[in-house]
Amino acid sequence: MNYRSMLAGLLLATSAIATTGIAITAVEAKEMNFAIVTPPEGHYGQGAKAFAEKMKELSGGDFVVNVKAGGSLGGEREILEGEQIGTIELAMTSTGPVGSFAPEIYALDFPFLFKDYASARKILDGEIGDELLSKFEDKGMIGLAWSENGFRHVTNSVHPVKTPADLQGLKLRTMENQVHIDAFKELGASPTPMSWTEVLTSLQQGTIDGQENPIPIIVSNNMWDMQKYVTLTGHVYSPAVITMSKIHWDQLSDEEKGWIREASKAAVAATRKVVDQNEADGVKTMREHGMEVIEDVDKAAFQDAVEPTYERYGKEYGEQMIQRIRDAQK
Ligand code: EAX
Repeated sequence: MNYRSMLAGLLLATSAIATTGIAITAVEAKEMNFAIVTPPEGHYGQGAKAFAEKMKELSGGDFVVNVKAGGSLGGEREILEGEQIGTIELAMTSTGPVGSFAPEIYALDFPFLFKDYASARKILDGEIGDELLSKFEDKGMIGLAWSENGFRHVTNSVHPVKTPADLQGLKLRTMENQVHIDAFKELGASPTPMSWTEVLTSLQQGTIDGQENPIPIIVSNNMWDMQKYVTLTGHVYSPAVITMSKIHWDQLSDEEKGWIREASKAAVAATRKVVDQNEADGVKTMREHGMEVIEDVDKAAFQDAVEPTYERYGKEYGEQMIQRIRDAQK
């Protein structure tokens, strides 16, 4: 700002004080970071953007939400830890690492548990979803809403995977999620758990042969640059969740908390819209970029192969909740 305009501003402020008798101070906007590990234009990024826009609208600009995409504030585990200590205000993450904070959430991560998107959304938007969101609070986070990552599929750079036997020995990255690690051991792969922020480099360097993720992750990360084959196993429905640091939540007024909840709803709608779009045109997009897409998958064979995971972890991670989810889809 140059000297003349500074002087003009000072004169204006002074005259305002003279007439109103009160000092007019600029109201500091409340800034919050919204962390995601995926690209800004992807499904989480569009959800976070919708959240920011809704907060700006509802607060009249008093709240500024900065979307920190691409893992710029760390992997999903670090992001959740950041919320616990208050260095990060908001996030949208998969449930990958969540189970190690709130074990009850592992119930959502079992393979072939949800039969389709409509069922998953209905259950997570209902009482089961609300009950699981309540499990975050005593871990220092507020579970605001269930968003969406999508049905996960297997990609690799070695050979087409058509049956579980084709996974034999493949070094497959999984999320840091005990249920997923176990399921891929049962499938004969060599599961390698790691944070999402290390995956693309590991694929490029060939330290892993493949990974598993929903179509929105595959397309928003141009995974065809490092993976030749994708098999539409749909082996797990991967929820995403919008959370807030309890430290920051507790500082909000009831009205502001209402804004946060409204903004979360807008975020979920925006994310699900991108997932629907990616699901509709993802196969075509992946083929156009040279991926070999295996669609005719013997899902029953994969489902049978991972059944022992339910026996091994169901009791530990909420067999009642798993049964409730199954019953809700009958
Ligand atoms: O949440 O870690 C994963 O594979 C997740 O799907 C990804 O980070 C998006």
